[in-house]
Amino acid sequence: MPGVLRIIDANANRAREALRVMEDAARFILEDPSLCEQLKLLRHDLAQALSLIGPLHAWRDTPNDVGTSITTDSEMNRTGAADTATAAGKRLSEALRSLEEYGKTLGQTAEGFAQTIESLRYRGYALEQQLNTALSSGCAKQWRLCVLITESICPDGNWLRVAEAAISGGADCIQLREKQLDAGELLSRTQQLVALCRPKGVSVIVNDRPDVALLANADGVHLGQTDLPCTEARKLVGNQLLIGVSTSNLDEARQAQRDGADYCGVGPMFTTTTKHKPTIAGPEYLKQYLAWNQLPHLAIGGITTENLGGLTDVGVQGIAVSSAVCQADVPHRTVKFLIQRIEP
Ligand code: TZP
Ligand code: MG
Repeated sequence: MPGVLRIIDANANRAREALRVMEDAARFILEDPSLCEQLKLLRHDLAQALSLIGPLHAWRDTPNDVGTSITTDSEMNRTGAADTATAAGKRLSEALRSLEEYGKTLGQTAEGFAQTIESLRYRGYALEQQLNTALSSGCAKQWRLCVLITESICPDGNWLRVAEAAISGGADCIQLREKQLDAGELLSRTQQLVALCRPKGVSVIVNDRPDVALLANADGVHLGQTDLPCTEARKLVGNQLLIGVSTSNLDEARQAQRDGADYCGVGPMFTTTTKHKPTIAGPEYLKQYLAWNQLPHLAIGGITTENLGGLTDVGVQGIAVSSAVCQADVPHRTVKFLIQRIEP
């Protein structure tokens, strides 16, 4: 019996410590009040469950614990905060599993303990997944210039020529934004773009459609506030695709990060004719975003060679443009001009 109680004591500590590590990430990195609250509640419910067994520290015998001096290299090497929180999530589920299994041997002395721990273990899994999703975001690179291509605004509808010009001018990302196309045609165009862009290291993003982006082996999908929610799209695409989310204020940007977005569209910066946008977020929002700066950004909306200065003044690192390039007399020159004015 003392051996089992030492196991319970050790795993209670492991679980509590793991929860603290997870809570710190939710609180200080993600600033996610709901995730924080749920982790805290789990810690309290764990303490409640452990009270069924009574005081455990009497069984603690650290000096004679043969396991304290055994460490592995991976315990000492963490590649970042996400890695630390992921390891804590794993430790939590292992500790809860051990509590549950050895709890079963306690019989009448701890009625209901193992079942309660089992339910805490399931809650722990869900929270671990939520935390990992939010922390594993931000894998996108900070592009300089993304050109949004829509056939209907390209001269003679020649969208491929505009894409080629954008690439030759130095664009490092192309987003295919077609609202009216049949899915088969959209897939085939995305495949053409991927074939054109991949060898040159230019990213391809598909607007709205994670399914098409996946099938065409594109780099990512871009979602607006009323499109598929980022968390749902992530279930489809896993880590295979980047997910971008359009945001008009910092609350939306923070939510996008919690939902596991890899980058944010930040806008609209100026009045745009490409999309109906009654409210302009303006360079002031970009300024706030850059002070927060937790995910790569693409400032968007009505950006031209004339007004770009309003964004470089606040330190823009990446922009997304549609009409200014698709309808330019010489698209590659416009792209080159825009890129040269964005600070490296
Ligand atoms: N999202 C916010 S503004 C915008 C989108 C898709 C339109 C961007 O196009 P343009 O022509 O560069 O204003
Ligand atoms: Mg959309």
